[in-house]
Amino acid sequence: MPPTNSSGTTSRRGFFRAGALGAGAMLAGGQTAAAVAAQSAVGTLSAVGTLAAVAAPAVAKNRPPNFLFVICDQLGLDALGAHGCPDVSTPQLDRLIARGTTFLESHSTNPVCSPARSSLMTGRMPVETGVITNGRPIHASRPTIGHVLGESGYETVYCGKWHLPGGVPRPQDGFTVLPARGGQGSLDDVAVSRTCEAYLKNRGRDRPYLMVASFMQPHDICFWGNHVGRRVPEGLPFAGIRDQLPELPPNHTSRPPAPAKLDRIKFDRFSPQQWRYYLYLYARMVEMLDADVGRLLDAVQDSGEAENTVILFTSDHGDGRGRHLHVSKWYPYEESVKVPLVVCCPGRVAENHRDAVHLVSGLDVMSTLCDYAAVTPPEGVRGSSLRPLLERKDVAWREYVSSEHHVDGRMLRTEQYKYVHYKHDPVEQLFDIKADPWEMKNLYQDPGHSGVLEDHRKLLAEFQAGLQPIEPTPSAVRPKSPRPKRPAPRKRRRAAGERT
Ligand SMILES: [Ca+2]
Repeated sequence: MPPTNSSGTTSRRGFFRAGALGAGAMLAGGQTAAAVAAQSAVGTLSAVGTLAAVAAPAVAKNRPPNFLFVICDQLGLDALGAHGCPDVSTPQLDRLIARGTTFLESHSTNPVCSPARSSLMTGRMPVETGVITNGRPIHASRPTIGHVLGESGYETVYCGKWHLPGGVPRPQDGFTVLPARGGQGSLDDVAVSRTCEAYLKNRGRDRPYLMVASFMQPHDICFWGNHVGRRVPEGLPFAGIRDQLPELPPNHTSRPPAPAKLDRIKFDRFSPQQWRYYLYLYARMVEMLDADVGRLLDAVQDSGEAENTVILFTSDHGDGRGRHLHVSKWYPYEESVKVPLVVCCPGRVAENHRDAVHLVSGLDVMSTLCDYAAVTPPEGVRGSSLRPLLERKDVAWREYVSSEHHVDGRMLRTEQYKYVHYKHDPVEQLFDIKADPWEMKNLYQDPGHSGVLEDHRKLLAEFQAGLQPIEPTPSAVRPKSPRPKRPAPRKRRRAAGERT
């Protein structure tokens, strides 16, 4: 049992000792990390069908694998060519998907930067990391994947956007920072991919590595709305692309009844033509990301260690993309909360496999990497190892996933339904995702679904009751220093007849 601090939570230092012991005991006792992780899976477990297992490769059987963990920003699950988007060309990400397993029911734990990233780093819900909104650091008692693998002999390096908070991880966050800016994607992502490429070419080979490559794109789309304002389409640049603009989504103007905090968010400054420019530009930003990811895939291939390197690709959240009159993120709607999650490792992970059955989330990254590294996840980690799914083995899996929104909103997703509730708000949402994938018909007041609604209320209450919320740490972002006083402008003399 790992040592706990006075609040009963596992301390980072305590985990490091316990983790090393746990890993040793596990290896000696033959218990798999998957079995350990399965015990902490969220939700009620249910059986799944028999699957053809992937044989473990003969090569590198006794060597811990390397990990390349690629995070991007604001990429929706269905914004990739291989995931059916007709408006984008993503040959590199499509290549990754063809060589690995992609999860089509993958969810962000909280579709906004810092909270989602805190789950990716710790395997816990944002209320359990203290990162309930942007600008908060991960609570000091919650180990990151950098701590866990670093204490297990891995070289842990991080390059690009951090936002937990600040631009890059601090030494106490568990990573050595590879210097490259992580600002605007169109300018800085190439520095991230080049820096990571250089690391892969020049690193020492005596230790396995965990490298996080964190890109900004397609987040740059956030800046576009601010610049366009109410300009008429004819005034937009590149008039010649008009016949290439993507079609608007079928739920573009759909505004089903929603809790007040969600309902009041609406972006109505664009004309239909401007929305289509928005979608066009978003696709181009996804393509910029694609090129940088391709550089990393090539570098792993060239390293000669592709068969012993697990590549995991995901995003912190999606983007509104004109659905429900939304830009940006925060929402429990599919366009915001669904994110790609692709895992690839030739010989270890099923290739060209699309998993449209299992509900997964950013919680599962920590447990998955720990499983492949034969390391026990920290106590309290809420995710499950994806390894059995990646190797197409029989495994009991969770019945639902959950996400947090706007601090006091919660979403719960089961196989067929999505339920949304905001604290103290009488308006709930219930969507039949299978029958209504564009979320246009809210069933919460439909008498025929009252039993389903009640079941989902209970599941959400059950999930919430099992969490271990922690008091958020005050923001570590430096307060803005007061601006030096500027001298008052000289009064302009406008005497009659004076020219200025
Ligand atoms: Ca983000």
